[in-house]
Amino acid sequence: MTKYYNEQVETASRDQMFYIQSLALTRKIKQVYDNVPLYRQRMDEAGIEPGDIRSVEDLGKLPFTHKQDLRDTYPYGMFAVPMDEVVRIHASSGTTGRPTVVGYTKRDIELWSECTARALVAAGTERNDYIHVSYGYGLFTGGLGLHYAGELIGATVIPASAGNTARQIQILRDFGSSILCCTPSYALYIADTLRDQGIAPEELNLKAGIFGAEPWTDNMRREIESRLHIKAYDIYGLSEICGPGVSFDCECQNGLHVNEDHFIIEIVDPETGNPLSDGQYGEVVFSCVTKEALPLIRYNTHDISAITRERCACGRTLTRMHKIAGRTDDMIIIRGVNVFPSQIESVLLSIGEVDPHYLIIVDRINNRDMLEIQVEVSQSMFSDSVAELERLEAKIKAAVDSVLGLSAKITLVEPFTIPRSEGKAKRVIDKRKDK
Ligand code: DLL
Repeated sequence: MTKYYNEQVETASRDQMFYIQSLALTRKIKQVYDNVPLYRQRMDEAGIEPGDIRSVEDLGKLPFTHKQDLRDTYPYGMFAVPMDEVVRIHASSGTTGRPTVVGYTKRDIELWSECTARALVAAGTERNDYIHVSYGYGLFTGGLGLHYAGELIGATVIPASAGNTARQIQILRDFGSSILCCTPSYALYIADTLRDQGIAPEELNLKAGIFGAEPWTDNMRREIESRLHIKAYDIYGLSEICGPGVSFDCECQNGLHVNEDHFIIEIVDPETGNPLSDGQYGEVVFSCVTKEALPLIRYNTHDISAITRERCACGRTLTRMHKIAGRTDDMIIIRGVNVFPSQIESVLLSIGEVDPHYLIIVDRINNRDMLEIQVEVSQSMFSDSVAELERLEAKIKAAVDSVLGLSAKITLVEPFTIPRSEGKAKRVIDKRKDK
């Protein structure tokens, strides 16, 4: 197999890419203007007609879109095709209880699979590989995203899904998994469990890992590589754009190549929204120029990165993103699951027995993300029996776990122990940043 999945596109000249993107963009703008009321309204308000967008250079004339727009039009209001053309739905957390719902036509699934297949091939995957997918299967895009890509290149896919580490290790060992796909923190957790079980990395057949869905550093990359004896590749994406496969590492591990024939990337100043030059860090914005069901235009991801358009030593000419440096909103990612403090707050308020004074503490213990929520109880509640407090703790835990889809530790604390703030409340202490 070649080192590219689609050599023509992945090594196109910058001029060719500009032409491919501009052609697709002008068509897409017409489609969204005709089919999505929100775009028509925004463009009308800005005094822009589809004909005003003639090339990528005109992109800046268009308004941005945000997660809030998906929330306001929940669940299907931004879809650009009739529902009978939609063959798949995925979803991720929104800023409130409502998830962000995304849809795909048959063609969208094919395009997405190709994008992710490019990532697999760039990581050296071949037809005779065993792709062990430990991203969650379900509404999360990780599991099925990697799964379809693996099948597309003709490799053998093992849909292990997330959780049950002992079983994962048995499968890794017995089935001969050669490519591991999961979050980087889970890869380290697997490494710890292998060590605890006295299994040496050489006893496995692993050669590479494709890790994403949460931020990770180059130090963590080196740690995973040395502990599992594999090469660790980054993969980036978000459900709103398609899922995993928006951009990907190649063997040079020197920036993530954006699948630019499908997603046009811009970096903008978080304050002004003005485009920034190559090399400058800002918010990552994508425009989907080929997607049919949900072609988001100028979607602000709130992820922070910078880009370079220089040809990579691997031969690819696709624009590269630096590793994600953080986010400009308050979303936190715990074991690959997106969590907003506002979700936790609304659960606490819905319970009614506690005051909305809480602190979210995220830590990484033994390479496993841990979520603790400290909740203040009122004076009268605090003088109740231990059994009563335990009942309340269990009730909060059940509600939080079911809304977030994650297990959280709930700690009830005495009245007035959570610091009050005079400005913006500091709700989150993320201890992972110092590790
Ligand atoms: O996390 C899609 C995905 C699945 C990507 C599997 C890679 C592998 P969402 O749940 O919608 O989609 O979360 C998207 O996760 O805006 C980033 O903040 C973060 N994120 C995803 N990949 C990376 C990465 C999936 N490689 C949000 N590095 C994005 C840093 C990442 N952050």
